[in-house]
Amino acid sequence: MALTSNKHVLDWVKECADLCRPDEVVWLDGSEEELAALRRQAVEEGILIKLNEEKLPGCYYHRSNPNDVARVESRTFICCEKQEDAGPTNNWMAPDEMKAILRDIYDGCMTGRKMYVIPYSMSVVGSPFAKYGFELTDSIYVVLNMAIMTRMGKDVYDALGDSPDFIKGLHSAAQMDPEKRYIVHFPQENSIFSVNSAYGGNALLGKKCFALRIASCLGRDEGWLAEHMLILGIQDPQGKITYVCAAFPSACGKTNLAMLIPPEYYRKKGWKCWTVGDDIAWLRPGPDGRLWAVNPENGFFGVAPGTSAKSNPNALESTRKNTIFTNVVLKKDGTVWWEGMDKNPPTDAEDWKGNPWDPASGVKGAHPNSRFTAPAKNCPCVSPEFDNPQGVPISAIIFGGRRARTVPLVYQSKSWAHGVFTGSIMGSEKTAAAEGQVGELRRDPMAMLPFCGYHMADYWQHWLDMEGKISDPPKIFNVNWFRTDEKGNFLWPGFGENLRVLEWILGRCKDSVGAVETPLGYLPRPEDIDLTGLDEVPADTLRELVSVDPAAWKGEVADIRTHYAKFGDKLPQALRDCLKDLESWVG
Ligand code: OXD
Ligand code: MN
Repeated sequence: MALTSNKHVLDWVKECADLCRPDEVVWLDGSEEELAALRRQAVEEGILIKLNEEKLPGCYYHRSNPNDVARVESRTFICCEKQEDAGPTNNWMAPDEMKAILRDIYDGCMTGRKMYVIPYSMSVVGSPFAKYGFELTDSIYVVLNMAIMTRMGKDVYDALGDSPDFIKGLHSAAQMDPEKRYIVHFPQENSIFSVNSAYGGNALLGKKCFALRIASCLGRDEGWLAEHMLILGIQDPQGKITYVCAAFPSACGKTNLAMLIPPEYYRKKGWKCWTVGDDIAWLRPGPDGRLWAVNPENGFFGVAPGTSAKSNPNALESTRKNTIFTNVVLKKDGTVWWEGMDKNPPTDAEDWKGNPWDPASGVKGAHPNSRFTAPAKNCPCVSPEFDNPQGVPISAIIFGGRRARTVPLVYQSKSWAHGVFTGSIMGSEKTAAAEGQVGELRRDPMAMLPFCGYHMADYWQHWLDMEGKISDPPKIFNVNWFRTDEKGNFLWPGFGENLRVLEWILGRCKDSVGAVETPLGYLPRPEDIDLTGLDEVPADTLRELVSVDPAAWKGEVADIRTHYAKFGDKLPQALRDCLKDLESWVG
């Protein structure tokens, strides 16, 4: 029975049901009884395996179709009316043309299955940030993941009332046919269509599809920002908590920074870090002229490999109960393992494909993109402000990438516009885990390349325009934890030690620490970074880490020019001006 009398919702669900022809439409209320019944059913149907209740209470295991283990950028579309509004970084197709393709694929795709109606909210229901969505899906796995990743439940029907203001999402695992896999956004209709995939980033529509691609368009129209950023609270020895947001491309340690553990010397002095978000931030100007942020999600969809008691104990601890593991190694005792968890791979386990696995074979047991879906509340350092409907005030925005050379450990932008420039030229070098040549530089502006729902240059203009809405804007920084020496050894240890850099950033935010002005921005003097207890970084190394070399930046500037050329006339003048300044510096 429908759990709402909202005509817009009822009409749309009927339209989708008429197209997909499920045997039954199930309106979910998000109750624990309902979810428990779905978990039982998923186990009966072999979709989930119940894990060891003593060691991993409330946890389940899932295997994907091996052809469906990652986001598919090549099959992800932004279908606005005009191609120029989608821009050069998105796939585009005319809405009517795409709708005809989708109609054929969805036609009768749920016959013999149920269609679940998931009511969900991105951010706290009823908060000034909240946006509501409905995802219709034939996948119980998707329902159970959405129940962790979003605020799902019947209070969404109540909060929405009769309003048409909700995001429509239609998902079907269909036949899992990769040739007919589509992840499509119609920003002008606030709708998302995802078919033939059940992988998280493609199928949990609240996350990348809604909270980034559609929300970036809503933010443009309504005067706020939807960003691919973590949110971290840093508590100093006086007890003051300062909040920062940070955007990094993948494989740059974003989750580790979001759950940072201070090094011993800092812990003893009383420093502490609090996680508000690990992936997405929605930022709005507050009445006090500052920028305020919430994490619109309710859980972590984290990469499992590499997560260990050493690299990120908080993330590991987050997965110890009520978590769904996807494509990791399944151990005989009903627990899980993945590469990088520890140095003791199990010898009697099954790999992510369900085959007996021999760790000595050289084949990885967990898929490199295997995941855990864990409630944020499980995290030992989850911020007490996690559910604050007003969000947290942001003092600094940090951009970063993986760069072996050229880019210093940290610098501060000279102004808001210069900070937007810094974000627009962000890039990262490929690791062995990514497609393409190792070391090849991929520009990923604001880490939003696959997630911006409109023309990237219009998005930069929107960022520039935001300055007029915030009288007390965050300061903008760029960091690079990945500088190496000639032999490829990292010059900076990273992980918890990054707090030393964050301390300088916090000092800059309250004007209590020095810097040198360079054409790139403000750089710390070596003495501005506290190295106490960090013998592995000699003073000379730090000096190198915080220096800039115009000769090295010459090639960089040429590359930025090529990057910018893609955006044509839409490139904002303020960014052209910043590039010109750099050009005159490098000569
Ligand atoms: C993610 C991503 O999964 O950015 O968070 O790809
Ligand atoms: Mn992400």
